[in-house]
Amino acid sequence: MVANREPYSHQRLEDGRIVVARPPSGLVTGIEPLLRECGGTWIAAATGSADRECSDRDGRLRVPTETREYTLQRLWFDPELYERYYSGLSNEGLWPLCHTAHIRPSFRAADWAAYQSINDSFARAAVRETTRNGLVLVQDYHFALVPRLIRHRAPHAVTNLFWHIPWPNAEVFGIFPWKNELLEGMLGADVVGFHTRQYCLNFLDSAQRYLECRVDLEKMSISFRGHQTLVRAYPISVEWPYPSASRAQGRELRQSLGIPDDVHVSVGVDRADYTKGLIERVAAIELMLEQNAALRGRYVHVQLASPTRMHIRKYQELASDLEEAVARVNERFGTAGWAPVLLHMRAFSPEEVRKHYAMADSALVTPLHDGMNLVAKEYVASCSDGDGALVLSTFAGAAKELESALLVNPYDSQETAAAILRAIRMPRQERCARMQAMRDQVATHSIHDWSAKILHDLRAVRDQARRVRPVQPLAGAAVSRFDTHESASFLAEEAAS
Ligand code: ADQ
Repeated sequence: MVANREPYSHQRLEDGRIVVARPPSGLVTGIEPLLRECGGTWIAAATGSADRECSDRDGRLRVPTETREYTLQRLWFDPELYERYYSGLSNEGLWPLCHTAHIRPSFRAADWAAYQSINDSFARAAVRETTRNGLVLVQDYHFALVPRLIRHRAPHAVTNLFWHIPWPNAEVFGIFPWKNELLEGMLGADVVGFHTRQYCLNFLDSAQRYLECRVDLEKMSISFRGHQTLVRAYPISVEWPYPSASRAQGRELRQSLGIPDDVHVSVGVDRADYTKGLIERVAAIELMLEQNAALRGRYVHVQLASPTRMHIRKYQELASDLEEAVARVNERFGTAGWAPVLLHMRAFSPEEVRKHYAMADSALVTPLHDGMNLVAKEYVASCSDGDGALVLSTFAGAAKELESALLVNPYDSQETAAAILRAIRMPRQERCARMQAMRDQVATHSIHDWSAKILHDLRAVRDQARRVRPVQPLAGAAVSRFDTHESASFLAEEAAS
């Protein structure tokens, strides 16, 4: 598994103690269960101040600490190179390019060079790890070039690239200065996955428009320089059954925040990212309170927002704009004993997040654009008593599956305000019927289905390749790396090259 963010980092505190930190990331939440189930190696960039002393000489360790289910391979990079690759090309270039959130992407040649270099390092690490029948799972827009680099060095490895964010339409993608190289890199994969069929269609259209390739819309495949890539929708999801907190734990949290039982609580759980529509959400709450004086003192929105990518100016601006917007609403409508919006700008543990879901009467998930959005599904999965309302942006991939949510255009504050009000006033019967429909959807499309479908398709590709090109015997050291729970199709000499 190649995925930039490490699932566990070791941080040294000021008092000298070392703690294990978990990142608040949808990608990590989504893919960790797969590694825990299947084992294997997660290759990631080291970020913790005590990461080195908590790994072996080669940067490896078994995680999670208690159960040691899979290997984490940490890689260290020159900080400037990493910054250009991560903050620069990935997060100031590809992130705004793919999310149509009207933030101008920045493209710098030095960032692109860093992106190429770091993709190369990850590809080399992946090739070192790959057993001869290996399946390589590459995660996200940080690694578009990795599949082709792996194919070049280990042609028999079967590779999946999963793109966790939207794929824009071909015109929008067309402004990316290195679009052909990016597409060529991705088409080294055997299977490219997106959350929705629309992103798949946008990708097929982009390939057709910018490369000399053959696109088969019926098979959803692209043939380029003699290699076929399947393009598939795999909507990511959450664990089911979900380890929800109980309503009693929710009530305890409510009491600790001093919120009376008869106050309607909505919750928001987001990285503080401009694509999540946080400023727009606060504006909609403000409008609703302006138009519905009766709700003053009877409604509270609790917003968890974890600071993210704070090296980038847009993110610093967002954090201060959000604090300002919340202060404005609280000043305008708050009273001595009541603030309508409680903003907690920090990362919480998954257990704390789940207590917030259990405390809430409704959830507000209103991104301007989002590949999927796992918070929507986490909230639905958390409502194990079948009660709760979800206000959801139509521009989140999750809206394609959670059709019984109150769907809104987050750019339209009046529509969003009306939906929040509707969630507050909705009769219990309707709320439960809508929630049941959403729970049925998540229950039958969990994270296990997501990973099972990807693995199924990769194995089918591998089996097909073996029919066409029979397995060759392995020599020497490579035999000891043979992976017994997968069958063979990988040439050791090529892997070593
Ligand atoms: P993200 O943009 O990170 O993921 P999302 O899918 O909403 O977004 O997941 C966020 C995760 O972080 C959730 O598990 C949530 O509980 C957690 N989280 C958010 N804020 C937190 C906080 N303050 N404290 C603690 N935990 C917090 C990317 C894409 C998404 C896609 C996922 C998975 O942008 O569209 O759904 O990958 O593919």
